[in-house]
Amino acid sequence: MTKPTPRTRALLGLSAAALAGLLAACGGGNGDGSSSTTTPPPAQKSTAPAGATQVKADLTDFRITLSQQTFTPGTYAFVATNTGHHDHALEVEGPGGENRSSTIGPGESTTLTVTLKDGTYEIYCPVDGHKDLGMKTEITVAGAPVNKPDTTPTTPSTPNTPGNGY
Ligand SMILES: [Cu+2]
Repeated sequence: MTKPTPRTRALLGLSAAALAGLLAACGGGNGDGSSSTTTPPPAQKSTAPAGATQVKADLTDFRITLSQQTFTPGTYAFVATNTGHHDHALEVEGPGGENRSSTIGPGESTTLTVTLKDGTYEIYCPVDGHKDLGMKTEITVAGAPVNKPDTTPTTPSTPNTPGNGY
C-alpha cells in the first residue's frame, strides 16, 4: 500500500487558504500595513539584562571608585563612567575569569555585565599602566545569592496582634 496523499494535499490546501486569508486581511486593512508584518527586535542596547544589579564604577585619573565594595554572588552590571582626562576601561578579574569593558574616553560610559561568584575579584583599568598608577580595587563576593525576588524580613513565629493576650 502506498501512502495516500490526499491528506497532505488537504493540509497544503488548508495552509494555502490560510495564507491567502492572511494576505487578504493584510491587503484589506491598508491603513497601516506595516504594523503586523515585521516585528522589530526589542531595543537590545539596554544596559543590563533583567536581574542584574547595577554598580557604578567611577574611572578617574587614576582611581576607580565603586558604589559598593562587597557583593553577593549574582549578575552585576558595572556602569563605568570615565570622569578623567585619559582613556580608561574596566576589567573584572576573579574566579569566573576576566571580563573587560571597552575602552572609553573622557566623559564616556560603558556597561560591563559580569556574573560574580564567591571569591575575591580584582577590578582595575587595563589601559597602559593605569593599574600601577592606582586604578585598581578589590571586591569580595560572598554570601547568599542576590536577586532574590522578595526580601522578607525575618518572619516572627509569634504574631504580635493585639487582643491576643494571655
Ligand atoms: Cu585607565
